[in-house]
Amino acid sequence: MTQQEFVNNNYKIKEPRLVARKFLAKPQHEGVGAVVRRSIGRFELKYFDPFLVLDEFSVTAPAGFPDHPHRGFETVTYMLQGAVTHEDFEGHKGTIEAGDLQWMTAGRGIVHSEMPASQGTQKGLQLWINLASQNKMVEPRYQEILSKDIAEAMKDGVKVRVIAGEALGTKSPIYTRTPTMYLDFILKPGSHLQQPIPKSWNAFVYVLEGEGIFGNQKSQPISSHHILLLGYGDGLEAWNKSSKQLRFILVGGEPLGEPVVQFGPFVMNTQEEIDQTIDDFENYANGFEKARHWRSQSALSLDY
Ligand code: FJE
Ligand code: FE
Repeated sequence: MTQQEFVNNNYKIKEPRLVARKFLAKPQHEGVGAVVRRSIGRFELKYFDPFLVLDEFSVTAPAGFPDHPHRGFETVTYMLQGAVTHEDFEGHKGTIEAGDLQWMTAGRGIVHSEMPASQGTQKGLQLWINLASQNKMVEPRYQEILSKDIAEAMKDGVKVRVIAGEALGTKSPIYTRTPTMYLDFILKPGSHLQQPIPKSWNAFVYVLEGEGIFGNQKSQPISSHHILLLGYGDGLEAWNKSSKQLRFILVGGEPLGEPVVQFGPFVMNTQEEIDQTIDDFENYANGFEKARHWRSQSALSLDY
């Protein structure tokens, strides 16, 4: 498909992508007292190039994700319920609430905390997107978008929030170093979606609410907490044949095709680079300088 056809709202899908693999994301413990449903990044699905982790998280104070580092990838946090406060070693601090988004390029290094900002249970999605070797050591960067500023479009019972990329003729302002699309769809009962996806990209669906039929109209309905890896084709077709609304995210990205060596929150291309990263972190060097004297306010007040 040409860029023009892709931008055009009227692109007709010729080769719908079918569901190649399906997993139910079961709850597991992460951080300190937090619960995540991990779909990508678990044992059976270590990596779905360029995606390293997809967590549907649930945190209630005092649980959270206290002071920890990242290098070599991006984290994308999309709030579904409640609010999370993040603080980093550069003094960057902010709270994202339901519907808000933080797109963080960790690049050469970030040390931060991500903690609940209010009472009750905070829920959201965190996606880790790998960076190409030439981008792994870029300066850290944040792109934060409030819910009211996320572009939305609606057509024939289909509503989309365009977090990254483009859908129904509406474009996101987010800059993605690794070419990525991230769309939050709500389908009313009886509605049908056709969404183009570049053929060479990897793409998946993660169901948040209701039941949907994906890929082939005759396939079985799929419910929340399931991830669907899509096979080859030029787009996604989905149907809501139930009596309740269906909500899911569709995420796609251009595969990097590079070797991945991961050690927890550090993701590089070689073991040598991982050894160097551990060395940098331990010696407060090459991007981790400010970690030497920093502790988050949340860590100080909770005495972690
Ligand atoms: C991390 C364990 C972790 N999923 N979802 C090890 F839990 C984390 C981590 C998160 C995280 C944070 C939020 Cl706000 C949401 C998450 C894992 O912080 F980075 C490592 N290395
Ligand atoms: Fe983090």
